[in-house]
Amino acid sequence: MSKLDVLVMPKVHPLYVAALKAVHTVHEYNPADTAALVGVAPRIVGLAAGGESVVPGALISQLPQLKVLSVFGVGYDGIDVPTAIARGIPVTHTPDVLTDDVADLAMGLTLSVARNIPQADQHVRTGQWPQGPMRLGRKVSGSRMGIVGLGRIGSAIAKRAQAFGMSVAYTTRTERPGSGFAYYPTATALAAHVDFLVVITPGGQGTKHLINADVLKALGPQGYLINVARGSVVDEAALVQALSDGSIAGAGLDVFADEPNVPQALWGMPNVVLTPHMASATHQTRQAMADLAFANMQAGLSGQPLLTPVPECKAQMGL
Ligand code: NAP
Ligand code: 8YV
Repeated sequence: MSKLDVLVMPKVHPLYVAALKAVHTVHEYNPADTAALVGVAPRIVGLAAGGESVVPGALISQLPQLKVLSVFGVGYDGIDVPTAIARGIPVTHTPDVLTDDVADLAMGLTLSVARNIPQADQHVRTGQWPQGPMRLGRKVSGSRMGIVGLGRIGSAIAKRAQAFGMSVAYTTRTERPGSGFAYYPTATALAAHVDFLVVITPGGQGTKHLINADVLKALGPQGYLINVARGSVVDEAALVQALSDGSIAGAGLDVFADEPNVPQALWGMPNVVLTPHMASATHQTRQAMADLAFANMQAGLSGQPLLTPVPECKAQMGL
């Protein structure tokens, strides 16, 4: 394939960008300087984005020769997929290759917040151990886990929870009778029956504030919220309130409403564990994601079958 012009959204992972730069002419999109795009826009055939990227329809419309939009990430809630489909442009993502890592971090956050692991580390490092013991934690093994979204990652979390002797229940829009887990039709009903509520749905309008004050109230003062999905799925103001007034016991959060800005109210809370959207951030998985995103880009540019188009493109474009 000859060298082609590819546009890369801000903050796309360097491994993916490096692969693109090795074979194509890469242009970095700067939302603050859209005039810079005008000269190159007619030549752009590929668009590279990340799971957190926002790609509005207006940008897609500015690229008359665009052939493929390849996302480094399984989530693509910031991409205007309907506009891409209307133009006949397939959108791809990176499912499966990151499932284990995200499920691992969900369990890591569960253990961290329940057993006070970050606080215990500080207890030792700051010389507090000789002054007395840490406060007691909450037992994880044998407790009840509720999973909001029993897809690829939710199922992997369920498998890990079972290995901890936890009971597993879930909510989704469509019941999965074959899963063998108890189904609740709403997040509120699920929350009322579990100790740990793990959120792992896609983001976007369909799930915006799915976890609201009512769900947190149902989770209750002994319950913990774990969010590894998208910040938009949780009403963050309601969460801060619930954590402050003891309506829930604690939270483990990898994602936030306005990343990388995390509400300062959360910073000092002892019952919260915060990570910077890093659930898939291991060397092994980032490389696998970069390889898959790049392979999708190359397939799209050369007219070959795409490896992992998003479900809407499979359904509506017959991919
Ligand atoms: P998936 O296989 O498509 O699973 C999504 C699940 O969510 C499905 O079970 C789906 O079931 C359920 N769901 C969708 N809308 C729902 C709603 N309104 N109420 C309840 N359940 C709903 O996706 P995946 O591969 O597991 O990934 C899930 C998401 O994780 C991604 O989209 C991304 O946002 C997030 N993620 C985050 C990180 C991170 O770094 N923190 C990394 C990777 C992924 P129904 O369709 O039956 O409702
Ligand atoms: C990545 C993610 O951190 O896959 C997703 O949806 O949120 C994460 O794996 C992200 O895509 C990197 O841009």
